[in-house]
Amino acid sequence: MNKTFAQDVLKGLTAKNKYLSSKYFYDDNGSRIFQEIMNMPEYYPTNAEFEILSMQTKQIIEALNFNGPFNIVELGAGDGFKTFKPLEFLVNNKIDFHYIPIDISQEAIDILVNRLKEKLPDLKIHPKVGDYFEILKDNRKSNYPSLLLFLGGNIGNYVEDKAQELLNLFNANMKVGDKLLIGIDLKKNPIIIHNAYYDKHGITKRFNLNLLLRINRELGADFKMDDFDFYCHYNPITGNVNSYIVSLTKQTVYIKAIDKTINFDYNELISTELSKKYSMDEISNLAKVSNFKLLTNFLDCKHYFTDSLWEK
Ligand code: AVI
Repeated sequence: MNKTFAQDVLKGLTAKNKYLSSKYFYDDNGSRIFQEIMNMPEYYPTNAEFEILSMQTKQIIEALNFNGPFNIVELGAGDGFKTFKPLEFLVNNKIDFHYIPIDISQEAIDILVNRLKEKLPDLKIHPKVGDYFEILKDNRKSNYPSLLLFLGGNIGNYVEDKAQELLNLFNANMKVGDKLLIGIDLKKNPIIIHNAYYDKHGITKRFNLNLLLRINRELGADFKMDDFDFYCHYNPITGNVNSYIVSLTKQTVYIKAIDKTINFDYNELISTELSKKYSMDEISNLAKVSNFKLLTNFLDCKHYFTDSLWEK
C-alpha cells in the first residue's frame, strides 16, 4: 500500500470541499486512458504541439543561440512521441547534442530508449529515471548549456502559486543562458475547449472515474462506479477547466486501508483537476515572476497552443 496516496485520499475526502489530486490519475490504467484522450480528434493539444515541434524545429534551434554542443533534458519524456521529429531533425543535420530523457516510469524510459536506438542509432541518449530536481542538479555540473523541455501543457495542471514554485525550482537548477521550452495551452473559443474536456465519447469521464477504481484496488474501498458521474466546466474569463466527480446519491463509502467511512451527499462534488488555459499576457507574466526572460512563442497554425522559449 502506498502510504502517501492513502494520506492524500484521507485528507482530500474529509475536507469540507472534497478533492483528489489529478497526479493520481496516472496509474497504468490511467496512463492508457490518457493515451486514448490524446488520440481523440477533440483533444487538440496533442496535434497542435506535434505540429509546432515538427514544423518549427529549425527556428527553435536557431533561437537557442548555443554555439557548440548542448544538452536536451526532457522532463516527463514518456514514450517520446512529441520529441521524435525534432530529435530526428537534429541527428540528420549532424548537430552535436546529448539527449537526456527523464521520467518516473522505468517502463516508459525502456520503451523510449529501445525505440530511439532502433530509429536513430546515432543519437547520444542518456536516460534517467527518478526525481526531476536531483537529475537537474547533476546536469547543472555539465560543461554544456542545456535546453529543458517541459511539454504537453502540464503546467496547466498546477494552480498559480504551485506553477510559479515549480518554475522557480527549474530556474534554480539551471545555468545562466540555459533555456526552457514550455508547452502551454492557450485561451481560445470556449466550445473547442469544452469539447476537448467534456468529450462525447466519455473517455475523460473514464479517466476521472479510474481514480475511484484505483482507490478501490489499492486502498480496498467500495466505490460503486454507477453511483458517480463526471462533470467539467470551462470558464473563459479565468481560463480554468475544472473537473469533478459527482456523487449521484446520498451514500457512504468505506476505505479499508485508512479504516474510514466517507459520507457523500446527493450531488456532492469531488474536485479532481485544473487545466488552466493562458493568454499571452499571462504567459509573459508567468515567465517574469519565475525569473525567466521570454524569448519567443512558437504557435501552431490555429494559435491553439504555444511552445514558449524562455531563458535563465
Ligand atoms: C496532462 N494534462 C496536460 C492534461 C490536460 O489537458 O490538462 C490532462 C487531461 N485532463 C483531461 N484531459 C486531459
